[in-house]
Formats: sequence, C-alpha cells, structure tokens
Amino acid sequence: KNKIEIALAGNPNSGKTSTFNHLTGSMQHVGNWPGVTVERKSGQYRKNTQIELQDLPGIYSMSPYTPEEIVARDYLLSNSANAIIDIVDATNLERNLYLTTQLMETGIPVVIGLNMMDILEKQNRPLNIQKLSYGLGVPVVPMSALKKKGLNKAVKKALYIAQEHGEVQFPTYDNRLEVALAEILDVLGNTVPTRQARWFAIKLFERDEKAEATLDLSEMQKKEIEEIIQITEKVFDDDAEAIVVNERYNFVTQLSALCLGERDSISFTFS
Ligand code: BGO
Repeated sequence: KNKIEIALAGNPNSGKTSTFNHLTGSMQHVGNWPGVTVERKSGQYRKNTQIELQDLPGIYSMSPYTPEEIVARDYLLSNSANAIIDIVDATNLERNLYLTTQLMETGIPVVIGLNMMDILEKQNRPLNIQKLSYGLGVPVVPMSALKKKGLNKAVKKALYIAQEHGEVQFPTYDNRLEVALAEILDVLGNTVPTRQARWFAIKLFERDEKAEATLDLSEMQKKEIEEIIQITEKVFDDDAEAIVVNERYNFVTQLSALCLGERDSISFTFS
C-alpha cells in the first residue's frame, strides 16, 4: 500500500510544532535535511500509520534566500507531498496568508489549519471562515493546537483533497501581471509539469535563477521571457520582484478585509 504524505507548513510560531507533536505522538523521526543543518522532522499519524506527516521549517516566504526556505521549496517541488496543511495563525491573518499564496502556487492541494482560534474567541475578534475559504478557494479548518481541537479534522480534510484529484486553485493578481504570466506559460509550452506551471511562470517572472536552473530552457525561450518581463516592468513602472510582492500583498489585504470583523454563520467553541 502506498503511503500518503502530508506536509505541515507555516510561519514560525504559527503552532506547527504543537500540531505536529499532537498528530504524531511519540512516533517521530528527527534528522537533518540533506546538505544543510536544518532540522527535519517526520512522523506517522497516530490514527492511521499509512499517513506520513512531514514537518517543514517555519518560514515567511518561499524565496530562495534562506536554507529553511530552500529546504521547504525543494521538498514541495519534488512532488512527494500529496497535500499541504498550512498552519495559519488566525491572530496574524494578513501576515500568514502571504506564505499561503506561495504554497498554493506549488500546485499541491492546500488546506488551511486556521490555528489560535481559542485566542480569537477569547478576545471576541470576529472572523468569517466561510468567506476566507471562498476567497482563497481552499478549505479552511478552524483549530486550536493548544486546546487540541480541530487538528484531526484538518488531517481528514487534507486526505480528502489529496485524493480528490480536482483542479487546484491559485490566487489571481492584477490583470497586467496575469497577462505576462500567461505569455510566459505560452513560451514554456510543455517544458514544465502542468501542476507546477504557474509556480514556474511566477518564479521565472521574478528572475529566480534557482528555479530557472531546474528547467532546461533554450536561449530563445530565455530571451522571449526576458522581453515579457521588461515590457511588464515598464507597464507597472516597477521591477519584477517588487511587482509580485505587491500583488501578493494586495491579494491578502483584500482577502483579510473580506473576512475580518465579520462573524461566521456557524459558531465554534475552542476554549
Ligand atoms: C509557547 N492557541 C494558543 N493559545 N497558543 C498556541 C496555539 C493555539 O492554538 N498553538 C500554538 N500555541 P509552536 P511553531 C509559549 O511556547 O507550536 C502556542 O513555531 C511559551 N513557551 O504553545 O512552537 C504554543 O512550531 C510561553 O507557545 O509554533 C507556543 O510554528 C508562554 O504558540 C507558541 C506562552 O507554537 C508557538 C507561549 C515557553
């Protein structure tokens, strides 16, 4: 029987360790990721040993700059994860969703484990979970790793989306950027796996050399992509990397405004 691999991703202090420890109990393997001194933890799910949980290092972004970010993105792009549980600190929604946009772009199905709901509840801060889920296009499971609530539901949802084989959704950005990404996808043709095509289109737009090096692009393709980038930079009057950063922020700002300050029609209790 094939094992199912679920990755736990999230910002530092989002509650990943608490979640991982509860879901795996004592069945953990600790080591290092190959070539770096970043700790690697994995373990079997307590309730189903066919499920392997892979704890990823806590990160804010998936740029290629820190060993933790590189480990996380290399692992996710290696395609071994069947689903990602993105642990999001609900008390810091906007900041945490920045990483979410990038996790979704890997093409791996994502479920949000919306953690720290006990704090939100205690402070009486409203958040509309249905709108968050709708706006993102991924399932959102409210939880509290501290109170051990909602964690198994998140795994259940991850299993479901891993086996669903449905279309994955991506955050959409300003049309001027979307046009450039569509043109890059055209240039790429079938050089990249369909599932990871959007990831590579965005990374190539950002002139991410590490991503480019993993592809076998012709000089012609490289030239065409560079032309698309330069035209778009003129249109935005900004550099490519900053364009993508701004578009991610615009997306999460709008999404947060949509769901914060408003109650859900379903009520939960986490305390
Ligand atoms: C300390 N609710 C609440 N209230 N707290 C939570 C929840 C939750 O749902 N989930 C996690 N925490 P990690 P990363 C701490 O350690 O799992 C808390 O980095 C403290 N420690 O207990 O480590 C969790 O792996 C002293 O808090 O996150 C931990 O993602 C005083 O959030 C912190 C107060 O969780 C980070 C808190 C000595």
